[in-house]
Amino acid sequence: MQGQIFKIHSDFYYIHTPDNVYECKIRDVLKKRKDSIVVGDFVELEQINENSKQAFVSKVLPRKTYIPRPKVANIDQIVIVSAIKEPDLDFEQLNRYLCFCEYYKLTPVLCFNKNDLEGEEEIIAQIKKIYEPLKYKILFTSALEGNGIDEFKKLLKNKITVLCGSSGVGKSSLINAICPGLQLKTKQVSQKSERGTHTTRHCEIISVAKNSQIVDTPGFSQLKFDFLMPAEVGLLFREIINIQKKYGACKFSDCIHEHETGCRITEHFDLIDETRYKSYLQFIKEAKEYKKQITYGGKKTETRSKIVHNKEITKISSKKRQISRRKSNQSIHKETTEDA
Ligand SMILES: Nc1nc2c(ncn2[C@@H]2O[C@H](COP(=O)(O)OP(=O)(O)O)[C@@H](O)[C@H]2O)c(=O)[nH]1
Ligand SMILES: [Mg+2]
Ligand SMILES: [Zn+2]
Repeated sequence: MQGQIFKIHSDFYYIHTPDNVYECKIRDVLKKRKDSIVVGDFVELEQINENSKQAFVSKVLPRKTYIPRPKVANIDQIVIVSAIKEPDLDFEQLNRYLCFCEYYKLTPVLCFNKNDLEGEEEIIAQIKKIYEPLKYKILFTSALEGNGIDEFKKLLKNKITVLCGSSGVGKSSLINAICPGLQLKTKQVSQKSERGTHTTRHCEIISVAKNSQIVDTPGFSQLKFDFLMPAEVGLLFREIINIQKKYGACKFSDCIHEHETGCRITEHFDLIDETRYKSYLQFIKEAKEYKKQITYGGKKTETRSKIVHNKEITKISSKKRQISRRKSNQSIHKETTEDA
């Protein structure tokens, strides 16, 4: 029998199967992997007896997607909610969320709420001009007046969705608009206070309509690009990739599209929006900090994990890495001399 974990509470795993809900513990063989079993994981279950609603998790199935902190697997899309006004649209924040989606290979949808508010035609035109050519899906809504709510509802159908966006943009209002009966337990922890603490925040998958589920998490708790090399940031911008597809790669493979000669991006500045490039510069600034830390070993330590093939793995610190590389070179040397 297979099911999906929708909630984890201490040692209990709550799992939906097509017909039932089970309260489960995990088999001893999985205990070592305990930390890596997360909400959203599809698992195999073994019932204790035929009529029992209790079971054991015996196997975790491969993941489609994964985001760490808060850990959640197999989400289908991220809806990035912004308000066109009140609070003012923050393009950098929006681009940050978008780039995180690109990094984690998640499908983003841009939802601009509060479109009942008057006098923001300019902003709406700007949004369309920037994001339509990048082929992001865009939705305009008003949780207050109901515009676009049917479309929003349709968007969530047959999917598990994470809603992210700054506080006050209308995330809760949008959910309440499609599911008035739902008492959102969601205590939206502000990203600022969450960062840097060790609280293992539990998230939960909640049904908001038939076959429509959302995860009650604020999305990404880590929102700085201080875990990437500067040259990797460009890969998160669709227009940068498009320019290179069309006009070829930059002269230098580690080009960060700032002032380098032979840079295709700066040669085709007309193809990248000003606000997007501004965000890009901010993100590479953060990545440069990271590069400095791992190159010269600053006070701050490296992030302790990285994502490889959708799995979070613990990184070896650069110091240890060098030692072990030297060691392995020695052993290779030893082997070859012994062979001879
Ligand atoms: N005018 C207008 N106000 C809205 C709309 N959606 C939400 N609000 C208001 O914006 C405020 C914040 O909404 P809330 O749903 O709590 O935002 P959240 O922090 O993202 O969950 C509340 O006062 C809502 O009444 C909308 O579509 N139009
Ligand atoms: Mg809210
Ligand atoms: Zn370049």
